Amino acid sequence: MLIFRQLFDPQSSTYTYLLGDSHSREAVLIDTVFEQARRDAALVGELDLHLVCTLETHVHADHITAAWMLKQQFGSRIAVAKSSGAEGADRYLTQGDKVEFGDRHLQVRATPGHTNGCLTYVLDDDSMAFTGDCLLIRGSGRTDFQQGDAHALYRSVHTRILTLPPSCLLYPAHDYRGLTVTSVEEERRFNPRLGGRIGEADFAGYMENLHLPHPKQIDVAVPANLKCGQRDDGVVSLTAPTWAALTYTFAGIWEIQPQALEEAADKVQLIDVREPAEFNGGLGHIHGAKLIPLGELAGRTAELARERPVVAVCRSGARSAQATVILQQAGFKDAANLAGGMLRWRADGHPVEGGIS
Ligand SMILES: N[C@@H](CCC(=O)N[C@@H](CS)C(=O)NCC(=O)O)C(=O)O
Ligand SMILES: [Fe+2]
Repeated sequence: MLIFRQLFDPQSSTYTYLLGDSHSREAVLIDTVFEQARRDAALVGELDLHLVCTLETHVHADHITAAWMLKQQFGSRIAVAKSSGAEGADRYLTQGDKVEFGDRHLQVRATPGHTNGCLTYVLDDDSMAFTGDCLLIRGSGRTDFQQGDAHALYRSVHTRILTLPPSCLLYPAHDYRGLTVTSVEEERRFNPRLGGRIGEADFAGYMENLHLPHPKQIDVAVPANLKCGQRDDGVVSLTAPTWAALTYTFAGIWEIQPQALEEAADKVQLIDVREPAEFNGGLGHIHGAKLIPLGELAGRTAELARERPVVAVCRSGARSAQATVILQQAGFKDAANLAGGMLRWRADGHPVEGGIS
């Protein structure tokens, strides 16, 4: 079975796609965003996938790819178009190549026009295609920089995308209105720049008159992406907490495992956000935990030292996850959730005060 997720970066309106093979657990990511690497890594980990490759549809002008950073973390190979001019990739793709992940694969189609190194990736059964900035939903990529060429883009769309089966779903690299997916049939009929009986010259005339401002990040994004996301400013990773070994979840929560909490116990303020009856009840509580029921937390943050990390605990880890959100909103930089709460803490054999053993 195919595992498929569409992810969004609100800053650049970029879609990142995760495709995995449920049998082998091998997966690829298409068009990652540097600032979203932690999110993507969390999802890959939670779905128990092995990231074999990151793919680019093109050298992006509006954000830096996370390909290089993810390679450092996962050992994933970096694949880009040969015609992109990018250096430092592990694989240089051309028309007709196959990118395999487990039993599945993507077929590479060269679709130049937005840039001369643009690729479209078509899933093995032609059920979906990832069109980058060549074909957007009811739109197209711009053609006014990075070797853009409206004539080439028109031909790419008509010969290599709209020739796919009508039901083939098309997933673009961006959407600026919140639209998520389209199909070959829809774009053939309704694309206002390229559909119906619109000819190549009509399209070129349309594109000459777009008058869009250049992407804000173009001057930093293009040089970094020409090195597959290795940045000139020396930033090699996203900043992460160092006070304990924490895990970031796809839900957006920093978690600490019971063992790591034991090791960091003298550094942290531990708050138990259950109700008093639970704190003094059968599960007991952790030595040194301060009782602040979740409903009171927002009003009692003055009782906590802002410069010291705070770990929140509850019965199962749900209310304490919300406690970390409340703490962050109150300006606490280092807040983490005890993964699995008192239930996991006890199951893992860590000591409790009170309670029934
Ligand atoms: N405002 C955006 C720029 C968006 C932009 O120019 N996007 C390119 C793709 S890299 C495009 O082709 N846009 C087509 C359109 O907006 O119609 C930014 O500053 O990043
Ligand atoms: Fe682009």
